[in-house]
Amino acid sequence: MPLSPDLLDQLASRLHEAARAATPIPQLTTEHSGLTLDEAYTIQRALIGLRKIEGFDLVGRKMGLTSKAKMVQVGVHEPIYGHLTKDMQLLSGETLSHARFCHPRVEPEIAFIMGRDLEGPCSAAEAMAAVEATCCALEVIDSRYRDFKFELTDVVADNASSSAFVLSDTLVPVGGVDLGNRGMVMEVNGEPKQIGSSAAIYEHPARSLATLAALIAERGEKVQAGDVVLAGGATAAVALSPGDRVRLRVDGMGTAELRVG
Ligand code: OOG
Ligand code: MG
Repeated sequence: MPLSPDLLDQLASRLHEAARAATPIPQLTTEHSGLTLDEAYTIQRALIGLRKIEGFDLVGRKMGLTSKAKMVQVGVHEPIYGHLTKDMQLLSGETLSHARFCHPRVEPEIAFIMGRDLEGPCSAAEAMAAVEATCCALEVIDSRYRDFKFELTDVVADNASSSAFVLSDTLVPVGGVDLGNRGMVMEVNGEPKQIGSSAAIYEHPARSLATLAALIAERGEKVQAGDVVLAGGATAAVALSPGDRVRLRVDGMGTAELRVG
């Protein structure tokens, strides 16, 4: 049985409150085992609507579960997307307050800054033609579900666990580096914790961008000029503790840094 629009709004409010209170909740699918992917994306949009009411504008979107390592870590084997709002963006080197999150984790990513609108479906080459610049990024994810456990539709409803992100100060113009195989080292407190390659992100981060365009085209939406797009974690995510200093270095693309307070 399809869930009513009112119920989808209520579920969005439940997730919104869980994020505000930094208190995890049971999975939505425990109560609503038949929740569909389409309904989950409707909840996600309602949740973003609630954030917008609080003054947090949209600054872009992110892809998630685009690498094997990420899929294995959370046991969900399908790429998904989420929305990024302004309050989620930190400057490189800034401090994130651990207390504002349920159980935050950090992961190494590649980001795109869009120069033009991009409408899917499109090829990876067409997607790259709409990009103005690329950079490396740290994404902080924080599931609003207990024990960081969820099904596909749960995590989609929860805006793909989006909670914060940091772009590197260095922006690389398109064509400046080959994005297909950049070494990525994520250090926590000076120790390499994850080592990977941008090749792990859907074989090439541009494919991830093209997939985002195709997925949102199903709802008549497009990637907008000026948007930030995160292509997805290249490695498994690492749990954050207060006091941690995180640094991502990507071959030819500079560094992104984050502190946890
Ligand atoms: C879902 C979000 C996945 C990524 O980069 O793969 C994601 C999660 O792992 O909680 O952001
Ligand atoms: Mg991510």
